[in-house]
Parts: sequence; C-alpha cells; structure tokens
Amino acid sequence: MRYLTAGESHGKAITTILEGIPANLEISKEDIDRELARRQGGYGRGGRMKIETDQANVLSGIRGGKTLGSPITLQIENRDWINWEEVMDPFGDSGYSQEELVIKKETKIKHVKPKVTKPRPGHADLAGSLKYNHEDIRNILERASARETAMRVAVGAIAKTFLKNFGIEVAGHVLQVGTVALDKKLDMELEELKVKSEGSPLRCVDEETTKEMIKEIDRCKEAGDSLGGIFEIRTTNLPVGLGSHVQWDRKLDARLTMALMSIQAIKGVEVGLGMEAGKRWGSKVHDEIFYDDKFYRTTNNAGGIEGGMTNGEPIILRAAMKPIPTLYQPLSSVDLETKEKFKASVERSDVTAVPAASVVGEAVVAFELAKTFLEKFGGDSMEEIKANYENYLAMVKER
Ligand code: EPS
Repeated sequence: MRYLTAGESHGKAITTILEGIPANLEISKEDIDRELARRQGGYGRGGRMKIETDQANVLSGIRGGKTLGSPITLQIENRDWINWEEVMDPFGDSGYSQEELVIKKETKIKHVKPKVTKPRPGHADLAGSLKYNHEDIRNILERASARETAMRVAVGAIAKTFLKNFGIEVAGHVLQVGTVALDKKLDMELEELKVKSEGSPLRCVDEETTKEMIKEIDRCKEAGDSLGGIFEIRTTNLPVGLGSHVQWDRKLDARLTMALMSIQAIKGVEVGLGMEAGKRWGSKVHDEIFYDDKFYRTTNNAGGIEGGMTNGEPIILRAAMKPIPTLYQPLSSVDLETKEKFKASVERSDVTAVPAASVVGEAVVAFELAKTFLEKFGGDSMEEIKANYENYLAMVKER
C-alpha cells in the first residue's frame, strides 16, 4: 500500500493516488467526507476554514460503493483557489520583485503579484528557498503548508474503513494545549474516549480541561501569539504480531513514529511511557505477562509494541506539536532580496491546530496499520484477507 500527495495550499486542488487497497472494500463518500469535516473543526482555527468545506472527489478505483483493487485517485478542491487563481496560474507570470512592481505600477499593469521575500522563522521558507533556489518564497510555503494534511485524512479514512472490517479502531484526543494539560488518569474504553473527545471543541475528553484550554487560546489570540500542544492516538483490537523484530525498517514503532513525525509542526513522538521510560527502574517499566485462557498484561507501559511488533495490547502514541509559526506577533528575520532586517508578520493564521492535528494523527496511524496488516494478511480481495486473518487468529489461539 502506498500513496503520494500533490498540490499547493492555494492551488486548484490536492490530489492523491492510493494504491494497494484490496478489492471489495465497501466504502461510502460519507466515510471520507466525515473525516475531512472532523479535521476542519476545532477551537482556535483561523479564517481559512470558513472558506473551505473539504470533500473528496473520487476519480478512480471505486465503483458501486466498493473498491476495485485498482489505484484510487482522490481530489480535494481548494475553494480559496478562486482568490489565488492568478497568483497560482501554472503558466502565468511568476512573482515580481519590489523594483519590478514599481515599474508595473507606473505602466498601470493591473494584478501585480509581489514575490514573497520575507522568510518566517519556524517555517520551511528560508531553508526551502535556498535549497530549491527560489527567489519567491511562495514556491516553498504553498507546498509546506499543512493544507496537505486534508489529503492524508482522506487516505486515512479509507484505511480506517478497511481496519473496521477487522474490528480495529484508531482514535485520537488532545492531552495538552500550551500549558493546560489533562491531569486526570485516562481510565476509559476507546468507545467512551471517542464520544467524549468528539463532543469537545478541543477534542479533549474532559469538560473542565476543555474550558481551560479555550481560555488559554483566547489569551494567546489576544496577545497575537500561537500555541502548540500534545495529542494521543490509541487503538483497539489489534492482533498480536503486526510489524517485525527482524529488520529495522519493519519495526512497527519506527514506522508509526515516522508517520506521526511527518505531520507538519510535529516535534516529538512517544510510544507508551516514552521519555519517562528512560527515568524509571526496569521493574517499573516492563509489563508482566499472565495467562488465563490467553496471554494478558495488567499494565501497558510498552504502548502495545514490543520488539517492533504489536503485543496484543492497545497501541498508545503521543505527539507534540510546536506552536504554529505564522505569528501576528512579529519575530525578527532577514529579507531574502535586500538582506535587510525586518519583523515577520502575517494577516491570517490559526492560533492553534492541535485538535486538527489529532485527526491527522489518527489518519496516518490508520494508514500505517492497514499497510502493516496487509503485509501480514495480504490478498487481493477483502474475502481473501479475511480468510488469512481468521486462519492466523485460530493459530495464535491454539498456543
Ligand atoms: C496554513 C495556513 C493557513 C491554514 C492552513 C495551513 O492557511 P492560509 O494561509 O490560507 O490562511 O488555514 O490550513 C489549511 C488550509 C487546512 O486545510 O488545514 C499553513 O501555513 O500551514
């Protein structure tokens, strides 16, 4: 299973080709669009989300509500594109320098497109412009934008639908926004976690903490600043033995952490106890093994993965998102063209996107799990995979 995304934030659309989804997976348009809507919500988002209502156009690979086994092409239109049509025109003029703009103004040429020459600290702007030898930073920021995550959520929606056929669920929730953290023990089943986080504008399972998070976001917005946070991804019903200990690039924890780390603005990822495991004595880290008709544990410090393989316990992953670097509060930077110092500022941004990032986190984890699942139980149709899966479950049960 593999996919690539293409598309710029203010271009016409974002596109993907997703290959490797088996035939006869039942899927509806709502299954995909519902996930897209979840990503667009969340307290602390900026003006752009009022413009976009993401929907996936299916251009290939699905017929009559079932996958064909052929590549699935998805496209999500950028509604904002109509406001950027000229700037983003593939065959129009590229951006003008300040000097050229003065000449254009004098000759009364309309619709001038200034180059973006002021790199914003924390963005891909400076490194990308130097690396790709672009004078207009727009050529970098358009693709570096987290708008691309819309497509990852659409792909994740298909992966989630696939996993559901085997009773496997993936759910995310927000643990922390800025300094406001959920300080209660999370003692609930995945279903309850899903319902509670879904009911919160911050995707936080606790009402009181949600209120505090909202206050923090309002304070931050007032000050023209931005906020990061931490979200957690949990799973249920995973079989033992996904991933492998035998090779570095088959270790499931490595693959899942890469998937999470690839989300824009993620700076840290933990599995189970994570960093805390480095501080404790071994006896306070490892999950003891018991047996009563089947193997089980009473703790899950490993976060469901041992030796790069699922151990049958729920997977627990956490990811830290840095504050969005597009600040209303200006930070020092240097103009690419003039080399003059300036204070970077913007007109439109989100204050925080941690709730949205938790939905993207679910999607990328679901994709990686579906991929690993197919590597183990692979077949070309859902029927074949189900037979393989049942056979394996029966084999494990006999042990
Ligand atoms: C983003 C900047 C903002 C966000 C955008 C990601 O967009 P704009 O520059 O158009 O205001 O709203 O997020 C999305 C468009 C999205 O769909 O999540 C950025 O620079 O990463």
